[in-house]
Amino acid sequence: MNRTSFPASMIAVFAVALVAACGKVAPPEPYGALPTPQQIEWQKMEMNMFTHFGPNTFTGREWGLGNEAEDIFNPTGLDCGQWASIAKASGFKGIIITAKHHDGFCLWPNPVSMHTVAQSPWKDGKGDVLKELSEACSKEGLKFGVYISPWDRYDPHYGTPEYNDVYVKTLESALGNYGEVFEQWFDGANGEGPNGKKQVYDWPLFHETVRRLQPGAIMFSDVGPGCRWVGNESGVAGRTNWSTLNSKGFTPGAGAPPSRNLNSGDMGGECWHPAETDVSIRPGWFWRESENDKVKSVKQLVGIYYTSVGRNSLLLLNVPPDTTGRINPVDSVRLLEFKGALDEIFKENLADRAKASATDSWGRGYGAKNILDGNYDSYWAAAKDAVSSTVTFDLDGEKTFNRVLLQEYIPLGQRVKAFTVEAEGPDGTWKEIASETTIGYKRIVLTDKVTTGKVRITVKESLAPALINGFGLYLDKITE
Ligand code: FUL
Repeated sequence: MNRTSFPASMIAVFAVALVAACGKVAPPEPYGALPTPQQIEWQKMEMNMFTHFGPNTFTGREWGLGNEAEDIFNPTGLDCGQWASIAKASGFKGIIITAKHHDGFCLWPNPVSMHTVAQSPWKDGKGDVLKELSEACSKEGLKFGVYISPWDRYDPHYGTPEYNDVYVKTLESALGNYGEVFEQWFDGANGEGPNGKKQVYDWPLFHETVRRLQPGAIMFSDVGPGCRWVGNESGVAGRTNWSTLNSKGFTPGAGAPPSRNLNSGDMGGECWHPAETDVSIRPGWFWRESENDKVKSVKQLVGIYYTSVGRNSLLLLNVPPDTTGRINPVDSVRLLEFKGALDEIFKENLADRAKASATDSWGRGYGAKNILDGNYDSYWAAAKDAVSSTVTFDLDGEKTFNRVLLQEYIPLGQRVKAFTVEAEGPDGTWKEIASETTIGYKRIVLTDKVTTGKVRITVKESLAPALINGFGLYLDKITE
């Protein structure tokens, strides 16, 4: 092709690209500890389903003793396809299963254990729950994760250095044979008591094993390295919630940081360990007939959504299958109602057509209009030396709302330390409707019902120039 034959349209495209490239200033520098690309993708999942299933489903215990006969595990109609389709329809992006709980029973034929599905009567010992679930997840486009309890009440090696090798082989078997695993759950519980067995876990070896077999997997524990426990099992992340934590010198379990720190993270902490909020739809983690009438209400579940996803955390909601091996209708109906409620609340962003303007910005390409463009990677950046910056949203008419959603562009670090939300009154004066601390990946602020034509956000304190990439106003008529 000679120069004269180069299409004029292509030249125009290059010219526009050149001007755009020259006009945009260099992006803000990253600040502090940063998420990996996998942690960012994980955070965007927002809601995953947890399934506690195993001998406890049949005995009614929360913590099995480890001496349960394998005969006890015999679901009459196990249907992982049902779990996956319910999870999908309810808005979950992945499922994490208790492949091995504290009783040591393995839901797959683990070659280093004699306490598994292979020794059970289920499918004449030829069944494999991990195989069925991983296949059901991939069919539904869901991610698949495993909980493999380090504490083991069955394995005779527990309390000796040999147990670490057994545990590594167990990880290898569960992580190496079922396709991609997005999350490995290292539970921190240990009920041995002061006179019980003491296991010195080889954490570096465990981590290296997971990385070798599943390089993209997020590792959960009290102290990461992929994500951290939120410090309680009631579904409540800290109102202040940093994704950063000073975790060096701590270990999962007894050596973990205080729950207070796990709940709120540490401002400017050295590691990126975002919080995961695990909570059960029932009082217990395992299914029990006696709790069929104690499944959380839609209002409770929406409340949990606000205190987890709405507080810069992932929600891991446990929905335990019953003795048939299916999710009980009480739970599945409730889940679908929960999804219906979220759809109803978030169906319309009342700020969608707003015009955004800011007191300052980082420069060309980082203006306030980026906040509402629906593109995750474009954001408003405050000016380099801004002390306090305000973004005003002109709503294109009066709107009534009671939920304010904000998102910080976390790939460059979590920054905002304090912010306010104000609404313009009929006389043109501004009234503060919320004063909060952190934002992080997603923050949903609950306010009284407000009717106004203009809303403004002021970043009062930030560790580095604030970067905001999402804003929404919603009317929740369900939990108001
Ligand atoms: C805890 C365990 O002891 C519970 O049984 C449950 O698995 C919960 C998610 O984690 O530490």
